[in-house]
Amino acid sequence: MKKLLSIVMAGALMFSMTACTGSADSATESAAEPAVQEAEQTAAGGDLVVGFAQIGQESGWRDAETNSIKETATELGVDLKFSDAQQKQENQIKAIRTFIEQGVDVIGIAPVVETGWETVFKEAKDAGIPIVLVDRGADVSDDLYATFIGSDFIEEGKNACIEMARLLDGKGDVVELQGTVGASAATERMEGFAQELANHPDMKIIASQTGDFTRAKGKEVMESFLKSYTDIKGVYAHNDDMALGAIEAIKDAGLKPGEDIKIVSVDGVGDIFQAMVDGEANVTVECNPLLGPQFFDVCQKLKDGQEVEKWVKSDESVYRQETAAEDIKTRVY
Ligand code: GZL
Repeated sequence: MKKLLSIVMAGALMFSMTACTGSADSATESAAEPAVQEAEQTAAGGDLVVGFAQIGQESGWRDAETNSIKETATELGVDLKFSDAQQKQENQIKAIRTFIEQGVDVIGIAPVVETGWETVFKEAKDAGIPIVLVDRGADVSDDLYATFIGSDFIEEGKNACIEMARLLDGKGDVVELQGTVGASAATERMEGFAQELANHPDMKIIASQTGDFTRAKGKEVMESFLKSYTDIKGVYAHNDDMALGAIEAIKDAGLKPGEDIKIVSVDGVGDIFQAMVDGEANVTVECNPLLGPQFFDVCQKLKDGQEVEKWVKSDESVYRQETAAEDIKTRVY
């Protein structure tokens, strides 16, 4: 009997991976026979109702993460309720309250900043709805969230500094484009770079300012740096989008990005690989945005009452200009 059930479950899973249609926000029921539909619901998370409070659309990385979450929800037949906060914390807080009213099974959130979540996370806890932090941390006690799915930003910052020291032969003035003020990805990438910088006494950060993780602001801040400093040797950007803005500013100033000024950033989006192929950027430290599968795996485990680890850590690499022409063929975001 068990063997028969596992065959049905396997078939249902295959069927559900192909049969579910409709947008993630209103995954339609498959037209499967009741028996298979029953098995499919259990195997593929079809009975899962999840709310996700996304930050916004500030970067190519963010869009890739949103696509991963929506596409995975559709494949699994999860009823996904998705909100875009346009980078405003108050909108994320409103979204969480709406999800609580809707009685979702799990709430996922990419907190735009680390602070200000205790009250609304406590409301979710009192309603018996677990919170999953995705790609950014929140400064709350451990009992207010189930797990953090995301990268080691300190490690990313350290790797960026190691690469910058290699490119500058350990000496020269560097400017830093910070991400959103108060975001864990920004504070920890800054911290990681600074920790490693202590090993390179002849290299220093002469200016550091937020570009809010966007291309436009990254360009604006780099323009001001170029007006203030004449001997910038490197740019460390907390994400690729700000680095791409800085590249535009450097070219507008008549200098060669990737040569006169070395460019090191974080994320690994497609456009930075193209910039490296064009010789205009030097290194990107990968930060994986394709978190949909891990996110819904954790959501199903939480719904089923299973234990989940407190940090589901992303595996990541460092990519350099020298191999970008080959690497770009393998990139999916
Ligand atoms: C990292 C994520 C950051 C990206 C940026 O996990 O929070 O936010 O590095 C994005 O591109 O805006």
